[in-house]
Amino acid sequence: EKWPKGDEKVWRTALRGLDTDVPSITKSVVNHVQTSLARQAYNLDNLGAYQAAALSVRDNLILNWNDTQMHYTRKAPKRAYYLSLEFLMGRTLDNALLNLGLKDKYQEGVHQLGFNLEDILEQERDAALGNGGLGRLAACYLDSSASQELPVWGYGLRYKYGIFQQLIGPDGSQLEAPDPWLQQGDNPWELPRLDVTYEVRFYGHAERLDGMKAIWSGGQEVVAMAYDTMIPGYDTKSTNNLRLWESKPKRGFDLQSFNAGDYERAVESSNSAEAITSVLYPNDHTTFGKELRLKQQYFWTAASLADIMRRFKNLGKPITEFPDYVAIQLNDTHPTLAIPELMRIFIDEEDVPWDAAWQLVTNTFFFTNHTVLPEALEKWPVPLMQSLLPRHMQIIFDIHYLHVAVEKKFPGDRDKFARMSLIEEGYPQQVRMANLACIGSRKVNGVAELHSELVRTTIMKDFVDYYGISKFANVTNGITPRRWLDQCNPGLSKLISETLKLPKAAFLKDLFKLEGLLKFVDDPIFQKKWAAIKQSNKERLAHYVETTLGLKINTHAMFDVQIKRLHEYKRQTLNIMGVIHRYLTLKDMTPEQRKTVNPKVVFFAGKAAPGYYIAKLTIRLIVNAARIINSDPETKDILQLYFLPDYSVSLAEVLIPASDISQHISTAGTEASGTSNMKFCLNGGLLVGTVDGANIEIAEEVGENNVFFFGHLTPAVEDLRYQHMYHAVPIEQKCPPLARVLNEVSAGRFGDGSVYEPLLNTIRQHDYYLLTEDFDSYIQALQLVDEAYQDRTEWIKKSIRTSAKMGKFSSDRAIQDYAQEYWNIESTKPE
Ligand code: 6GP
Repeated sequence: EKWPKGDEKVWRTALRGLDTDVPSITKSVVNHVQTSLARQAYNLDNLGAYQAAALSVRDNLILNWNDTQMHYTRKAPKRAYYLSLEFLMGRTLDNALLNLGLKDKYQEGVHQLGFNLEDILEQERDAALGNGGLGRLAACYLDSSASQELPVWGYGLRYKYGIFQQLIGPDGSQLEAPDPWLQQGDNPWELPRLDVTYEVRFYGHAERLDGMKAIWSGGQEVVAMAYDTMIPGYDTKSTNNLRLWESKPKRGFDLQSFNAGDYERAVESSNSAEAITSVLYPNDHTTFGKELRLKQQYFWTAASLADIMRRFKNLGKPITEFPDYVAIQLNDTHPTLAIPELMRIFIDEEDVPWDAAWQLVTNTFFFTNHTVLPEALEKWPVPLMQSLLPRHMQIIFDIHYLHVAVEKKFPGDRDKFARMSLIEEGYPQQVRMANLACIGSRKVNGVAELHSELVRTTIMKDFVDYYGISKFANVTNGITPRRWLDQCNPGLSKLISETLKLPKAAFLKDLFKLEGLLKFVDDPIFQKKWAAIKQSNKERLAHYVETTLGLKINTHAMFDVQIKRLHEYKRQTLNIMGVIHRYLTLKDMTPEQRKTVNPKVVFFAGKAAPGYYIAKLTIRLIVNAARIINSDPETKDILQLYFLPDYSVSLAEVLIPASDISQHISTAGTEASGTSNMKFCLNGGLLVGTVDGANIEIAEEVGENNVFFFGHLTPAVEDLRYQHMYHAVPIEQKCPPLARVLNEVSAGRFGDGSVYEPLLNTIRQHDYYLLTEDFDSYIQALQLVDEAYQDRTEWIKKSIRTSAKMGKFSSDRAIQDYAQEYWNIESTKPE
């Protein structure tokens, strides 16, 4: 290649890249302190050291990112795009150091500069642009795509405010505060792309031309500007991109109004444009039909598709080859507008005839469903869609009429047709996004075997009849072993490496290698080391709780953890009722009897959607029960209860490695998969759970004798609910122990009982999530947990066996499934 100008030798030397020996690292860090931060080395604090170290690491990422992107452009492989409204990334520095293989050297380097790497890492604020499972899954998938050198980009929104910060008020209630995560100074992990911008239109009118074409004009235009986040692969140069869009006004402010003295008016349009990407909606599993949310969805899909289309056009290929170069994964229904948007581009801008366009579209998209809960199925009022996106509403109606062919296949079955319709009749009519996503995609998948089966037999049943079963598949979720083993549990990772006599990279890239641990299950020395790591992780957690909350934890107790979003279907309520039941049982005992009881510490953490009243009451009950239980001199040494505020990815990284047992206790058939269940098991924690989601596949791997299952099975749930509705039995008869617990709460044992009545009534009345049905077997399962824990050696063996069998749950496996069975893309890496 020829150099554009100047002396080739000078260029070549300058382009040699970065040296990564320790002296070069310290030099680079200090350089950033002095130049990028304009600070003095003699008064540097941990935050400054974090910023400088991050900038220095970033330099490495940028070079790899450049090479990778250049390679993709030259080689032009088929690419996949993961469209997700949520990416719950957590912290980046530690992960970047691990993936680049530079952790030891930076540790040494910052040490020489008088800092401790652990303290520096703690300075970083989580990037929390997601609610829970769906968003964290997206983050694990990016890590696995880059690590396997797959050409995959993520597309999302750059929210100015992430998921709210959770505080606990004096009465024990959740309080919300904003999360201005970008206010720490510049975010070193993103690159603003002032040159990558697209205009996005809202409102206006759509005028039909000949045939199926139309012109959409007028309305409001806003600008989408790209911010790129580098996603380093582990043990490879491959560094992918997460492109997040920020909304900006097309014109900064209106000079005319300004000159006329109307200053508010002058910035009005700018404010309304910026509002689009200002905040992440904090609801999971519920939709509210808010216009701003629909704006977010369109803004993001339109900008992403424009970007994808521009990249495709640069290849100079005929438009008919679009699906040979582009695969788009829809992370739940949030990006479904991409389907009519791509139709609009093909038809109105590229002159592709309707049928051909539909063919291309349905070969491009793939749709993942993440829940069968009815309240999560997105629907948008037709009048709202018509006003905000008039052209898309036309296209959706056109697809709808095309879809009328369904009637021919099932003549006379009007109910079926009504269920499959894109439009739900009512006042107003609504657009059903799941139906649109299904018919516009090549494949539809659920996220664990049971869930995918429920998708096939419930929400998508009619579509299975129509399209045949092969369109409906399963990809069981996975987790990245880089973050969820090596980063969060370095001690365990080291022990595994020493025991298997393998470099860490061997099992971090092929998690099935952990099976090698099975040979050591009976080795007492290995068992001891295994147990010692769990113990030190408990102490690390206890230290965290002591420094943040000022509470002292008994680290010789069994640690029992439930951490996830607060939701009735996840049944934190069952857990807290179980804890209270345990407390009452302990109080019934004599002091002598109590001495024989194994101590237990129960941890909860998780956020409730700000408008979810019952979920917030559950938090309040947990917090107030904790106050009573932890201060009761008769029991406080054998039972402690904590609600850790402000759950986050970083907090999970401390909690998960410390757990002996964790709870995944959703009503059967309601938790699509769960992913923290996999994280706990990988770190040697055991599960108590229902026969639901990925719990089932975990038990298949580790053996049912290593999982504590309880509760009714999915097929029974519907009948039980029906009975509750029409043949209700009072709780005193149905489940006396639970009735006693409710009565104690009601009677004010944990503070004013009347506060909790609405929560208690959800159980006493219809009990939709079947606590009264599962309580007895739940308590039995916990009893079995206690008994098993008495035999510590047996417990450690279970723990080793569980961790050893987690190979299937690496997100590397999940991403390979998507790459091969759906996207049809291949690994390719820069030289
Ligand atoms: C979640 C599911 O509830 C959880 O079971 C699953 O593990 C996770 O997705 C990843 O697949 N669903 C959501 O978070 C959600 O908002 C619309 O679904």
